Amino acid sequence: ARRRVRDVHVVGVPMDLGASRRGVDMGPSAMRLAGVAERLRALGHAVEDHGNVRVPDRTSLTGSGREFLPAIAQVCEELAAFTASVVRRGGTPLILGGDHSLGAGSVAGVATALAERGEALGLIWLDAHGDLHTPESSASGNVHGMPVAHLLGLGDPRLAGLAKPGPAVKAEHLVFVGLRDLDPPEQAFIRQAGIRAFTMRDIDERGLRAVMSDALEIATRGTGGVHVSCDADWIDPAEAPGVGTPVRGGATLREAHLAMEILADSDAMLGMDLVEINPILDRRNHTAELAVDLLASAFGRRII
Ligand code: EXY
Ligand code: MN
Ligand code: MN
Ligand code: MN
Repeated sequence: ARRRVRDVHVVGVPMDLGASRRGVDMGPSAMRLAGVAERLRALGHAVEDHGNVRVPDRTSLTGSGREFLPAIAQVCEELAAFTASVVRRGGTPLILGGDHSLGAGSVAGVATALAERGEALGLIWLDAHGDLHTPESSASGNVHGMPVAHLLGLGDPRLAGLAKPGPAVKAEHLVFVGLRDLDPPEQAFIRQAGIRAFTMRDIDERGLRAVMSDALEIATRGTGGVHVSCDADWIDPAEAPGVGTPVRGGATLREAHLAMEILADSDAMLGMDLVEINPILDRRNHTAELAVDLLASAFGRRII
């Protein structure tokens, strides 16, 4: 297959307000140091790095957990405006996180731009976790465990109302890949709402290729394209130790690359988030370098 030349618009979201463990706010720096823009340019894409979205410093805020939701919603609003404007002019937004609460904004903006052309958005959520909590259902109160529920229109209207007209995504156009750590309210929600979800067991039993083909089929059917939200913790912590919330038993390095290569071949990707890299827990920036390698695969790198 040919490789499409893209206008890639990079933005960093140095935010860790959604997590209890500090450090994922340094993810954008780590991926820039690993050469993200240069790698994508070397593939022939036009790449513009727009710098970082403004994020309030955690020490300037009081409280914790769900009390950060208003500040996170403000960051997400600015991020949604960015991704919407990029998609409107035919570009591809690439968001460097930052904790995964930013997904409530990045995806909302892409959905808004698509809705203006009368199209629905497909969403592939690569994650060990479901991120399906509402502020009410969450035991931790951490907002990075809540973006998907808000994209479906549930939870707090300050996050759920960012897509116009909204909700950002319909359950039928959403698919998870890599799940292995869900809380009981998330399990109940997946069953009750009929959310399509591929766990690590599905990948073990059927292989990554079959799972990813099904995921693409779900996210492209009846949509104008797919946003891919990649939480680095979907990869096994043996390969990606520098993540906010590591869970053993994740995708291998080769499975992760194959997933990205299949996405590139599909030509369906409208935008991408790469989130939850925690340089404090990393070894010599290895996880950020892995993330940049994976981005190269997602943006059409070929071996030959
Ligand atoms: N389900 C747990 C919670 O809500 O606290 C863990 C969430 C971790 C979310 C990470 C980023 O994907
Ligand atoms: Mn630009
Ligand atoms: Mn996540
Ligand atoms: Mn996760």
